[in-house]
Amino acid sequence: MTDRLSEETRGVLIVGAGPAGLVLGNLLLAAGVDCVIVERQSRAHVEQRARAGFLAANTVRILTDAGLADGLLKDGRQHDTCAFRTESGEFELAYGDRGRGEAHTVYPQQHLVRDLVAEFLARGGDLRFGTAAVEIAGLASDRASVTVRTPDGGSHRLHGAFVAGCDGRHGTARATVPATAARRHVRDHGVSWLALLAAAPQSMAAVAYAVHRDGFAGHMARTPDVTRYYLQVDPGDDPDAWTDRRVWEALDRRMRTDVHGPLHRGEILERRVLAMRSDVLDPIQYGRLFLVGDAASLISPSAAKGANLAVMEAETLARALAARLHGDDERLLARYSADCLPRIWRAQEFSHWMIGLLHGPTGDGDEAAFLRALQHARLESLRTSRRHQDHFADNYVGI
Ligand code: RFL
Repeated sequence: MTDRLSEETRGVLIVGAGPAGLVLGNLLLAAGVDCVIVERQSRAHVEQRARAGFLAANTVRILTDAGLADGLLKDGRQHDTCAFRTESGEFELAYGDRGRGEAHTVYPQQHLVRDLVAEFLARGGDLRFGTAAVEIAGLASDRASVTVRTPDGGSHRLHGAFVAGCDGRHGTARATVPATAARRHVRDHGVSWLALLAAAPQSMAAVAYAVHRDGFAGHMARTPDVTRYYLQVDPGDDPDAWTDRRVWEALDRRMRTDVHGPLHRGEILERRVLAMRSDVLDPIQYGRLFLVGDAASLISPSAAKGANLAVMEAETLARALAARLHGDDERLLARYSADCLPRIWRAQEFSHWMIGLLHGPTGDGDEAAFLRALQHARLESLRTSRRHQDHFADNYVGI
């Protein structure tokens, strides 16, 4: 039996309800632009998916201006210091006092997503969970379409003036852009992290980056009861091979807890291996399809930029779509990609630099010793040079 295809016409078709799609949807609703969001997963799934936590000042400004920041202003915590631990000791960098003097707001991504979903629905938005985009077509016409698989297993086709591809790195939107229409800039940084969430309060006030011969280790606050830890592991490592005991031993050794004091331990709620990869599409628009967030560019989590780029792009696209649909002004939309890509590359450059700062070579050969000496010199520059600290601060919190 073949499915009967139902059809419907809407304004902007948004694929994906992560930070990118939800910020875009809320901004379009506020601008009076008709839109619909389709999301493959359930509401419970997206509201529990723990990922980012460090929101840049620009992100907080965009969300505050749009009336979307009540939760993060109430429960988010200001964060303005990071610490580097090396063989020679620990130094703290109070980045909130350097450069432009901006701080992060620590607020878990799943809480932000929960707030954005609630706000979108409260404002009368149309958000369909359990609804996966399977085909995006008609991008050269003024009647683009997204065909979706509905929760009951049926097929439905949405038509609209524009499609916003906010469906992440493995989504349908990115796969729709033909290889001949955009250049993909891909880099595997050759480094993997075991990303951990522990049911334990943070062990120190600062984000801590530990540079160790065994590999990098990181400590980042999330909520009063949950802390994110990272451990550099061999690419392709099985996360389950990292037992609780092995994890805490490695964290203790690399964070040098014998010198700096113990870590609060707790149940490990999540462990997954992340390969540090970058993947930037250029341009990030194709006909009537506009890519936003991870669908447009994947960035390593080394400098916590991904969700912040997603929000910046969503704001840029919302303004461009409103100008086009309300005022028939095509200019902002035509240069959406050109406006976003320099900021995407700035973030990529800083994240790439952070990867070099945090990961030294293993082994004892001449080349490894040379590269470790360079890494040490880089950290020393950051410890001692106020100019370097200003530059770091602007890039670390800026987007
Ligand atoms: P998302 O969040 O992946 O959302 C995409 C949504 O699209 C849905 N989807 C579909 N829906 C309909 N049809 C389809 N065919 C679909 N295919 C997919 C998915 O179910 C999903 O709901 O992308 P978005 O919105 O672009 O947001 C990007 C951010 O999630 C990402 O960049 C950050 O999480 C990266 N990141 C961090 N970013 C920061 O700014 N600060 C941080 O501190 C930070 N820490 C992190 C991170 C990412 C991590 N992981 C897991 C990769 C820490 C980690 C561990």
